[in-house]
Amino acid sequence: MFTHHDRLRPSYDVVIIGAGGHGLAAAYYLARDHGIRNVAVIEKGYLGGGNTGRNTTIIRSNYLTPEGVQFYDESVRLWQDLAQDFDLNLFYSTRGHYTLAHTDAAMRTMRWRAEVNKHYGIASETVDAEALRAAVPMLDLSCGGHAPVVGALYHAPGAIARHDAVAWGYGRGADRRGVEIHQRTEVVAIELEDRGSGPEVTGVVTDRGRIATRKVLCAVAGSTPGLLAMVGLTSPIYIHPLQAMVSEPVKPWLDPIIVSGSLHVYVSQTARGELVMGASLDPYELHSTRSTLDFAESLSMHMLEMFPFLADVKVVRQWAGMADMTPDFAPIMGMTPVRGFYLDSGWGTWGFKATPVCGKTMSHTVARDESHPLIGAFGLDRFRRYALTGEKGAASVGH
Ligand code: FAD
Ligand code: PYC
Repeated sequence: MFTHHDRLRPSYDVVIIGAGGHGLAAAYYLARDHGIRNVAVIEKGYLGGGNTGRNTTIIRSNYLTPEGVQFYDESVRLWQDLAQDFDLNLFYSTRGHYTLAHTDAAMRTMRWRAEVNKHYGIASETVDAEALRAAVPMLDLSCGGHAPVVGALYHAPGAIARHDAVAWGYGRGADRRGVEIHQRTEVVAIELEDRGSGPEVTGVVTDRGRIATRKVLCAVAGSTPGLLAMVGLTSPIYIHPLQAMVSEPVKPWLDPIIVSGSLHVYVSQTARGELVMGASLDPYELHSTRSTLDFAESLSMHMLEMFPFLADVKVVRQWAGMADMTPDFAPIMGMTPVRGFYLDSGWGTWGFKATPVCGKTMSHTVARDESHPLIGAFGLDRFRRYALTGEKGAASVGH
């Protein structure tokens, strides 16, 4: 699907670090919408091998802050045309998304989210336990007697998609427009100069040679702290493993996506019949993609509280990604104090759904050297100004 390039060019107009969905989407829109094609995407592993190929693919816009809701809503809108743009089946499947509430306090947060969502024209509403019983008859509403469900937030646009295909689609689209994708190439340093108005980017050093460039977009998710250190910047990002697992294929029985923050479980069923399941972050900071038995056991236990009939279904795979978490559960995007160094990070456990809108807004920001209006609330400087964008209440599970 992609051209292999034996050599790096001596210079590019833009170097993008990271061939995950975000880096590839930015490359695609830089070439397609801004006519900037002398672009290299540098990837230390393989295309889509980071969090893009490890996530559980939930797409939704039922966020909590006005800035977040509008941003993710634009992404959901962009997802609708993507398969057609790429001429590639992304298995985008609108399922509806239930976030269960097990207490009155949780129900209040659901109402709050529903009201903010409705204000921006997004289809979210609260439903009671009876409506949930009718929609998901296989769900044991008593949850094993531990945490009876009192209601839920229902978000009709909630969807899933095939994550690898998203990376391939953006990668192939960028490649066809002249962007070079260099896999197995690691950025080891970023060169800066100060010509009197502060530091600015002049080049990138890789393990396959040096590249001259004035613009670098950093889209490396779990490796962000190391890349920031290369340009002398810091951020409040901290890295925790996020694990997931998948069952053997079973007959279709679960159409919507189900999330329970209190039980730390979320689940959807793919077109192939597998149950894709996840839970909260591992509770320690760790730069590793190791999976644990403890995770598989505790997630299985909570799955069985909700769906006891699954007791004989086998888990066939588990894995982990490195989630780049921020204190307010919102991303860090835009320009930085280093001229020519742009950041698309802080995507933690929630960045897959934002892939299209990140590509759109970051390509605009890099091409025009001005922050796209949709990402105004996500700048790095918000932590210095104590102007946080609190999205924790809209995180999928109790991270
Ligand atoms: P990545 O896909 O991680 O790409 C970054 C790339 O940078 C990697 O390929 C890496 O190899 C490369 N790189 C790093 N350092 C260097 C270097 N020095 N030189 C060159 N290349 C480098 N989000 C949702 O919206 N919905 C979900 O359901 C969801 N579920 C998730 C479940 C799990 C288990 C995990 C781990 C995450 C989940 N997420 C979810 C979050 C989502 O996966 C990420 O936010 C998103 O994929 C980030 O994409 P990215 O392109 O920024 O990063
Ligand atoms: O952001 O919806 C989400 C999500 C689900 C699982 C991990 N993240």
